Amino acid sequence: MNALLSVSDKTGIVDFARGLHGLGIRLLSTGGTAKLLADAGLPVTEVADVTGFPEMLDGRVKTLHPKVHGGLLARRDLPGHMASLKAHGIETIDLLVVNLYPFEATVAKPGCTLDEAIENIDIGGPAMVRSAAKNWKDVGVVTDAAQYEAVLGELRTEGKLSDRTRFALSVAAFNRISNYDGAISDYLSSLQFEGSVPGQAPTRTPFGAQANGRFVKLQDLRYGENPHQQAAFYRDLHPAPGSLVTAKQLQGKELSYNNIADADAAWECVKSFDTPACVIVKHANPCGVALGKDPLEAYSKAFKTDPTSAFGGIIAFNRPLDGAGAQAVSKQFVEVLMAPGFSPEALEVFKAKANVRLLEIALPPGGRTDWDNGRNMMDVKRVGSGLLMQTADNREMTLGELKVVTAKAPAQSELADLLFAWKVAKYVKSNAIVFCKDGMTLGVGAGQMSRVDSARIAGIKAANAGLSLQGSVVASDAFFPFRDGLDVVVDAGATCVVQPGGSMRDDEVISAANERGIAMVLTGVRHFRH
Ligand code: 93A
Repeated sequence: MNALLSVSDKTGIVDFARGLHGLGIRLLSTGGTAKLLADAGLPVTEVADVTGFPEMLDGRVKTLHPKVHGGLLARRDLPGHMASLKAHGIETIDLLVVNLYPFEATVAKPGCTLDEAIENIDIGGPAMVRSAAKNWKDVGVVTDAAQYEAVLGELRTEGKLSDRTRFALSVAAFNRISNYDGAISDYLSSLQFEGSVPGQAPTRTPFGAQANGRFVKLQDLRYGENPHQQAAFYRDLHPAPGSLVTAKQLQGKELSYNNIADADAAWECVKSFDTPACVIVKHANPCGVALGKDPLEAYSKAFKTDPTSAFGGIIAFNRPLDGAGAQAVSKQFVEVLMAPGFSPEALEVFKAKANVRLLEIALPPGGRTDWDNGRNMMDVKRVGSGLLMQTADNREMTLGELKVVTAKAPAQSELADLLFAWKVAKYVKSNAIVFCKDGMTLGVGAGQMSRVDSARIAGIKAANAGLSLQGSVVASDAFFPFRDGLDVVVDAGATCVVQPGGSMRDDEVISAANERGIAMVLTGVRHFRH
């Protein structure tokens, strides 16, 4: 039996090759891989000695030869194929181990030039992988170091790979090639060739010609948004650190489609705060958000916003959850609980509640870029047989950017709440109206078709929860088209409003704010979320 090994990422290859050699399998290999194996004391035949051709053109042509592809592609069940091999002195290759030039990692590096990217497009590797994967009935194809152990294990116990294993390896191989080609296609078609300077990183748009190759399946889900829908969960090829897909489930039932969607909303919102915070999400909207000196205080305040809706909610913390916080949360029915960590006491509390899904998820490292802050770069939405893509809404606001437009300016004590309310409103479905005070939401109006209705609902919800809106601040995710919405929030007790501005009737709305004696600030930024 012949195995051909040709890998860029050489992690684990020596041990794997040693295992193959121990089973009497002959090792064939390309330059760098062959050297590594030979240095480890393994007998290895260079592919160049098999083909009778040296590796040439700086390695661009190494394995592109009938002696390689004939050995991979020949059907062992067809006498004609086997006769051809014999006639041309070609031996079968029964196991192929390849991982490709690191194209994705290369273009992900800041400053990568077009030439570097091009040199990292693997040609011979994918060609061999395709040959082997097409001929899966006779050839095993290994494209990921994570497969080494299982493949070696089966070869040791069974003496050969089963049909099922070879087929699974073939599927994985075609998936890998598809992702690889998708990444190349995306990268190349995102370049703005005009205006690019040779030798320098080319100008790029975030949008390539294809959206495939961006996503890798994580798991199939029991069902989709509804039980009659099928669903699966995919992650970005290169997920941002601290994003939902990096979470580790510590206990509880399998995550459902809706759990994942809501957990993402809760996590994105909670990690936008620097100080300890808690976010409770129901049906994709925050129904309670609060800051506190610790998770317990943040949770207690967030829960007070809307105890009715919090039932069966998704709860996220941006600080490790301790025993006291866990005790408090455990008193309510919670579907998913997320935090950057859980103390042993907190884990103990939930041992008795085996159904609660605990997700441990590291906060992003933080830094200058959206990526460092764990923010996805791209939003995707399916429309009919199409796809809408946009850069993610990662715009943050500082106090200095707020423009006071009323005679009355916000009181010093209202400034922190203004920013807090504005942050929360970004995560509430439009039309969003959010009443806040003292680092806590008091009433959230979400997803209405008119802004005035969202304002009314936010007030009703605060009243239902027994919360006073006197002296509260209000955030509106988009401008007030008329003064009616403003009148509703002022009637309810708000003394300060933050909104983007930009309406045809800004003058009317600002006059109304002056007439009612409240402060209004404009952000100049809108946060629609549909
Ligand atoms: O430059 S290539 O596209 N031309 C080839 O003929 C070829 N054959 C294998 N790249 C080729 N490979 C790749 O070389 C493999 O996919 C693997 O990533 C790498 C291993 O090279 P080495 O063993 O010299 O480190």
